[in-house]
Amino acid sequence: EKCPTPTAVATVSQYACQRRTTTENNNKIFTDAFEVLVEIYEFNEIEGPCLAFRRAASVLKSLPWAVQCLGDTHNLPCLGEHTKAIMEEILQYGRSFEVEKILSDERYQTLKLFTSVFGVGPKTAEKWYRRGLRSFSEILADRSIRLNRMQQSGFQHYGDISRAVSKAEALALRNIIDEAVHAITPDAVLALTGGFRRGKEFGHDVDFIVTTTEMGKEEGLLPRIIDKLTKEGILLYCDYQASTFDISKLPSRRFEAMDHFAKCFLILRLEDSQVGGGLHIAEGDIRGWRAVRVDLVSPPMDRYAFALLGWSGSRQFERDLRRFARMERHMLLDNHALYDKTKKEFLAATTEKDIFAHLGLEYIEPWQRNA
Ligand code: TTP
Ligand code: MN
Ligand code: MN
Ligand code: MN
Repeated sequence: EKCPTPTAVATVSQYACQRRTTTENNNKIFTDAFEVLVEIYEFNEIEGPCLAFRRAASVLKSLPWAVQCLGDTHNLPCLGEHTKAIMEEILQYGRSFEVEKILSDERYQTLKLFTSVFGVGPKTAEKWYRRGLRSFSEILADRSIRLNRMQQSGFQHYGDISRAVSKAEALALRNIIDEAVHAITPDAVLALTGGFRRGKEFGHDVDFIVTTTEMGKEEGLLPRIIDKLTKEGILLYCDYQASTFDISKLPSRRFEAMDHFAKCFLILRLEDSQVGGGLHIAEGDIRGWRAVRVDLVSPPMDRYAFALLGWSGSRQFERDLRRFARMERHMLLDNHALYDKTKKEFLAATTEKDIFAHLGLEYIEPWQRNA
């Protein structure tokens, strides 16, 4: 059967940072399947195929058209034999049997369930699975299991935290944080980052950068915010990590995924009455509030652009920015800095645009970074 290839198809880069990816995904049937494969390879700690399916999903997400036949993909990067075999199954039968087998597998289902708890990673999930545990009630009834504070909160607020956060809820939280930081210091800077900055309608948490225009004054800012939220009675959980950032130690040997800025991983209590839009209250929540996961990161102002770029995601976009910098520019990029290995110097930036320019990349808007 003939399948017309879309005409005038521009070359698609192998790097997500050279593609524009909105939240509109025209190839969800394929990318959903790939994401299951990413998960199982992650659970099995098999890095190569995991990365391959991540890249393949990301390429398909960037397309302004839906793949209709395998011929459509022949100019696309990052699609290997295995990837194409899965796509062929889906094109032919509407589903992938390989993916369906994984989805119906007990170990996959159990690890997926366990890792859906805040504070439970693949290692812990695997350990519990190997002990024969299959459900939350079995975990909670097992006297030999010591849950850490994060996991206790994870189970306590499971229903709320596993429910998506809406944009209206994210904006309500911004108001709460904004009020708190400005009560502490008038020169506070607050930015909504993460998925909501990329224009997503829903997220698993809400991410903010908080700092002060005056350098050094951001020190102690997070503890003061935490103190304020505690007094307001809305802090349900807090994991605060003090800054380990040392500018004199840049560039760090491995430009890292995790940064050294002060940060906190929170669970906050959000009242229905604080959420605009009316829609939420119409749901008729009996309690009148919900728990929400919130991340705050607090870089010094001269690191702001790097932190903003790093925390805006998507994770795949970030991975490819770093890979592009390293492979194509001989530069090192992380959440703190950009280092030119040829010139042996740091490249300064006050905006994200400065960083893209240093990298010789066209500027990609946040809502085009949903790679
Ligand atoms: P997430 O909040 O995990 O993801 P997200 O906001 O893109 O999607 P979701 O709607 O599901 O919440 O992370 C946001 C970005 O922050 C991501 O690009 C990775 C980055 N990040 C760091 O750079 N350092 C960190 O320590 C953490 C926790 C995240
Ligand atoms: Mn997020
Ligand atoms: Mn987050
Ligand atoms: Mn509610």
